[in-house]
Amino acid sequence: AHPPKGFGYERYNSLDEIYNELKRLKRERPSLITLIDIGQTHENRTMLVVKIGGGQNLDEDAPSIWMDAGIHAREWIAPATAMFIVRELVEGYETDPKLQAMLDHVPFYILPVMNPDGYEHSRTMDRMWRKNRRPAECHNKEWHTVCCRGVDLNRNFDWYWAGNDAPHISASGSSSDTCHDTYHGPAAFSEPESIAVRDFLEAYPPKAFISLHSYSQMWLIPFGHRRRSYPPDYSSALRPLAIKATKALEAVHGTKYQVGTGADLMYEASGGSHDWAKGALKVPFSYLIELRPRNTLFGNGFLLPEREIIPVGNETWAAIRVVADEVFSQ
Ligand code: ING
Ligand code: ZN
Repeated sequence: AHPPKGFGYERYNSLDEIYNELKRLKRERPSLITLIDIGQTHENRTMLVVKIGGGQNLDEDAPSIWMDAGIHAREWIAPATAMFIVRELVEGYETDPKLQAMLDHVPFYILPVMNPDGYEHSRTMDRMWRKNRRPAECHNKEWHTVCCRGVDLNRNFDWYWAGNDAPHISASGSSSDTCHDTYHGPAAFSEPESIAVRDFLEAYPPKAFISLHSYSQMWLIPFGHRRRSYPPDYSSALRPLAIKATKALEAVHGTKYQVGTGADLMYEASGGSHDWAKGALKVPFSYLIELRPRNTLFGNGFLLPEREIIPVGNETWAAIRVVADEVFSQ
């Protein structure tokens, strides 16, 4: 048997390891870091947000940047990248005066694992699990009853919720079939995980909302629910900043990203959190980032080797810093 290794920035860690690392960072820099319990999952796991910068009081009116990762259980590179950026912010605060000035005025709120139940299920039971772990619901299907667990949290937000039911199309759209990977849930915001994120964001609306996913190397802009559907400032603000950010990303290791809406570049899917953040909450800059790899030529794209965690972290941080600088300069 292998001894427990503890948290490592170059590894895919368990939820406990991630939370222990956040608590360790908090013990080391109590004035820079605040840990906020924003809710509990179906299986009673805590949803932990780490606030970096901005002082220890939560201020509803202060500008801030939100980032979440791991809304989809199997996309392990997303929580790993969120943790890389946590470390980058914490260490950069002491060594980089520009970053310090930014964090003093514009804190980051980072939720490294938005779907803790699904993440642990993917780690221990079913590597390709995507949804949360909502208890099974049963429905009649032809001559038998089927019962399935889990809601796709990125179909559960109230932006054209269930607006494009596609029960028979795989890995896309938004499905009313409880057994489907993109099951949107019985109602908008039916899930404790999406409720917790909504309530927090409504209390502390950020200037930028960033949701980390994998994979495809795409920087997605709202709206994803319909092809050729864009917010009014798509061409004047959202897309130019996305292009600037992905150029900074490419400059690090040469990794190329596509920029556009999920609906235009892939498929239409309603109820996504980045669409809700822009459309309903009116967050100025809202993005969904599909991290490495680009395609599946070398196997299953969700199984990104651990040796890519640090390079992905470095290039993604370069891009997110462009967004942060833009928020800070406004
Ligand atoms: N991709 C996103 C998804 O939730 C997306 C991308 C969102 C595409 C909205 C189109 C519209 O399906 C991942 N990684 O799940
Ligand atoms: Zn995803």
